[in-house]
Amino acid sequence: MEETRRSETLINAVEDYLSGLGQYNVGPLWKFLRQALTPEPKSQARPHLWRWKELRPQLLRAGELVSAAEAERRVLMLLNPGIEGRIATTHTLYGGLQLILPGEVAATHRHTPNALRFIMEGEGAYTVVDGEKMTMSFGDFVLTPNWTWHDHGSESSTPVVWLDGLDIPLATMLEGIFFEPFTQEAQSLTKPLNNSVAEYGKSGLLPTWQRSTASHSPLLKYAWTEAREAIMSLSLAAASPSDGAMLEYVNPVTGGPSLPTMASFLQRLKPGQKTETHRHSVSAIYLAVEGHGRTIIDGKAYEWAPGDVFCLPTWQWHAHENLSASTDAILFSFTDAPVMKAFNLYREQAL
Ligand code: 1HN
Repeated sequence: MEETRRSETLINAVEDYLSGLGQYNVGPLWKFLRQALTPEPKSQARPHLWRWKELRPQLLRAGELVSAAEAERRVLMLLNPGIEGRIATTHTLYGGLQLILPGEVAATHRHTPNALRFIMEGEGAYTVVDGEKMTMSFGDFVLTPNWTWHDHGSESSTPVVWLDGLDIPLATMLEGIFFEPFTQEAQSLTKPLNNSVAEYGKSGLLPTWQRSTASHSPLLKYAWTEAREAIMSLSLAAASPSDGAMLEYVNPVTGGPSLPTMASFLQRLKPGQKTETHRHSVSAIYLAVEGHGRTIIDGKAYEWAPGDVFCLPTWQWHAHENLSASTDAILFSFTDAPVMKAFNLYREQAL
């Protein structure tokens, strides 16, 4: 009797103590240790697939309703259904579909988040990065590194659409966002057209009088004609069991990722190929470029066709499958791998 009374008194004392702690802005770690230190990453993000067939008409409708000048960037953001109140496609990465119509200009600005583009439709658009104009056609992969001035325009007679990839959720979480508009709509061109391709775009051949030491690739555009030829000429015999034949868009000077925070890839699955299930502590955004297949993420199938975009939250089991018996499938993707590797947070596991 005496014993129970004493323990009840203690329980009440502990409760009073805990409920009074808030006023000092402290909390008892012993109540939160297991919640803070999960055995493995648990992503708030959910896998999701955005269909080109559904989004293209929505994007063209935006083109009728809002001008690029008004919008500054006419983009439909790909918002993760598991993440509320934040601009995020995975917890670190952002993807969006951008439309530019004939004759339009998207004004010059710069910001600390890094950006990449993969052209999904059209040709005859361009991006200017720090005075260098780059033409953009289907399949081209273009970089807009951290704090570079950039504007877009279109000299095409048809709509041009691309996938934007940015590290905005990461930069926001790190409270490292800076932004500045340029004084004029367009910046002046100070370099030859596609200059970085001329200087750094020939595999294995680098200029002797300069060797960029920036944290991003000095090559700002990777042309589709060359990337496709490279992925198609690979022998699939020795390709990775979990990724198929996969190429990274690297910084030609260092061999490292093209941007300090994001790594980008092209991968090819042969007809009928099914990759082995694996998971890694990186999140990714994928774009189906060619072919028809599906990706199983945590047991659920996401079937894709060209133009579809899907996201893979971190540490979720996944495998890709080419559903065609006669044609190859090609996926473009970008991930936060450089960040995870830099801080020793990268792990990979086969099922
Ligand atoms: C941005 O600057 C672009 O330059 C695209 O095309 C998408 C999303 C959020 C913030 C800035 C662009 C963006 C963005």
